[in-house]
Amino acid sequence: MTTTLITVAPTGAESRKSDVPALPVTLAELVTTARECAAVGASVIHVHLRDDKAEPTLDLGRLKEAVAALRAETGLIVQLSSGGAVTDPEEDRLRVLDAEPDMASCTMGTVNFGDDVFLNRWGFIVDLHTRMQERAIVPEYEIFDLGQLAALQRLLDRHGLPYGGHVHLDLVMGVPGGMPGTVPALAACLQAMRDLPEGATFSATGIGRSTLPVLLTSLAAGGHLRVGMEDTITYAKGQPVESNAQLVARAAGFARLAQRPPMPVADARELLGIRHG
Ligand code: KMH
Ligand code: ZN
Repeated sequence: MTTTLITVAPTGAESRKSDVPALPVTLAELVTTARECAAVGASVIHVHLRDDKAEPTLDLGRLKEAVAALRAETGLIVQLSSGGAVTDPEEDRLRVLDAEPDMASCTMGTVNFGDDVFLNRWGFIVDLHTRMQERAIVPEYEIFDLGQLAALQRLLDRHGLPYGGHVHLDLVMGVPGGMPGTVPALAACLQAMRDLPEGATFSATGIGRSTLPVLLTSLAAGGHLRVGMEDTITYAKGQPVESNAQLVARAAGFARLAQRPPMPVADARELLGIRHG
């Protein structure tokens, strides 16, 4: 039986703690969330940190502390965000790799991001990709729009496969400014992914109300899942998300119904080519 890799993105850089009280913003809250999500089927955690005022931060000391705590308290694969917040400078985003996570995100192009711009120059993408190769960090390529799949193909052609040799990407759908979270958009991505190296895998996440359509479409298409309060803060109409574990449990339930239960962490490490020890 095939299984479903579930990534949880518990915090993000966009929601305010004052607006979303259930958002995990302290290290203790992050570790508790991580444990709860692991217990109900997550195998990867995509991490954004907050400072003492619950504002987004890429402080290296905090990142190192979080990687160590998540490794000590959970078996989850730790993926740090190199995207940060739209205001973060490139050098801070590159420095994230110094925290030596198992994985880091690598966004494949610039995209309008609500009223802001999420800037990802080609030269910056190449730097991230090659530094991850050198440091044995597995990238998750974040795809916000169809053309970014062609950019990924170009990156791999020119600069080689990522560390571990396996290509894994995440379709981030429904960002205002990016591709919509719809069946036709995901189908267009599937078509474009046929040009990627044999065995490449994808997960998908739908922002806001596109969460469920994207989740169901990804499962139907043989894809994996990302869920979490970075992407969704409403569980159903008028019902705020209570916890990240609530979203992971729902995703795991759908995955079981689809006869593709959650992937054990050991299998996820093997699939993604995470370094040992
Ligand atoms: N917060 C967004 C601007 C990533 O984590 O790599 C970028 C983002 C993608 O969330
Ligand atoms: Zn993120």
